[in-house]
Amino acid sequence: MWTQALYAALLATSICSVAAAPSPAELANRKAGLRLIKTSPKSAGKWVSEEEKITKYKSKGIGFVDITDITDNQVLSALSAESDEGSFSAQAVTYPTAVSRQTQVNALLPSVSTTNPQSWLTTLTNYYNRYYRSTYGTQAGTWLYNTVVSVASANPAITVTKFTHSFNQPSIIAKIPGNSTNLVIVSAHYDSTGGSSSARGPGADDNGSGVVVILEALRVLANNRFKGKDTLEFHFYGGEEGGLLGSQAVFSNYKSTGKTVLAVVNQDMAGYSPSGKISIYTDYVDSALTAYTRVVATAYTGATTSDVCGYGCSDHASARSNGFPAAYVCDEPISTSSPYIHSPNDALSTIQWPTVLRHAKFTVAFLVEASYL
Ligand SMILES: *[C@@H]1O[C@H](CO)[C@@H](O)[C@H](O)[C@H]1NC(C)=O
Ligand SMILES: CC(=O)N[C@H]1CO[C@H](CO)[C@@H](O)[C@@H]1O
Ligand SMILES: [Zn+2]
Repeated sequence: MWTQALYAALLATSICSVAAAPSPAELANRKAGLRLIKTSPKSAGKWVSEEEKITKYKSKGIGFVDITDITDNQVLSALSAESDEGSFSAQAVTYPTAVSRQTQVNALLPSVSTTNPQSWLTTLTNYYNRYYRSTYGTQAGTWLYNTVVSVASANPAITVTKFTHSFNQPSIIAKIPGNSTNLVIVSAHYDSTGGSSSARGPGADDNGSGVVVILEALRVLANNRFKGKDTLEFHFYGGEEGGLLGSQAVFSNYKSTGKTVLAVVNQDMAGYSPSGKISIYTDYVDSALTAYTRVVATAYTGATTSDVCGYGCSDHASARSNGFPAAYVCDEPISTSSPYIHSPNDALSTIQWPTVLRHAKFTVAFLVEASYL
């Protein structure tokens, strides 16, 4: 109730600003191709070039959301709320406090392996980079689409679609229909940068590892013709490094078309973990879904760690700001996480395969358990 009231108050505040016409300065910035980015709830936004987004923010570990094209005032209000300012979820979902599908999950887990992830990640990291505005980024998108189609073909019930964007890299969505159209979503982004638009950016851990983890989960569920009560979707976003562009467009579409989403679990970095434990982040997420995610991770992979990653840290922020419950799963707390990300050194050789296996097993377990929400 408290959160509903807060959301209503935020909406009321935002409505006052609806009518403001763009100022001449804003129009000039847009015309010059600059983009408006927000680096904190309180930031009104700053106009920067595409190159500055990467060189001055992303490569320095500063999270941001590109809000240039966001016109939905509810979303803008949510992006201006502090991490602890309640849930923005439009649906109240009651999540279980224990797992209940052990037999079904345990029958699937032995099929999870790193054989395919090793091959897929080799291909992904061999693109010079996967920068979302480069031809390499486009080529990586084409390869990924074809690979998702091939993996999904084990079950003809699965559909794979390209969600095209204003930039030259689509997001890719695979769907396993359930008995209900309610959605449970796992996600990762496939673009990468190496610190500038033209730098080598293998993006092995960041975040090729998240991509191969959810692709492996799709392979296992497709081969077993898994069908749950809820519909399962696997989202591979483009344009994350540009300020969560792909995921903003996808969740904006889901909001405007009235989709019911019970859970979004985003994984961004799933291949480097000195602690050997899945890390579940607790800021800018839905706390009830986060608690449930921890229940599932603990049941199937053992003890977990926690951390916070700050504003605009990854694509779960887009789900949350559009009113969907979102959680964020990472391979390690930040202080001990891969020192190589956002640089040319984020190489395949730094990937720890037991970590990838742990995340792939978690993903299969989560999807099976959550498909009965
Ligand atoms: C889906 O519906 C079919 C037909 O009614 C039923 O047999 C099956 O158990 C349902 N599956 C789930 C997971 O609810
Ligand atoms: C390059 C990139 O965007 N990487 C993201 C991978 O995940 C970490 C942790 O969420 C983010 O901080 C990075 O921005
Ligand atoms: Zn990332």
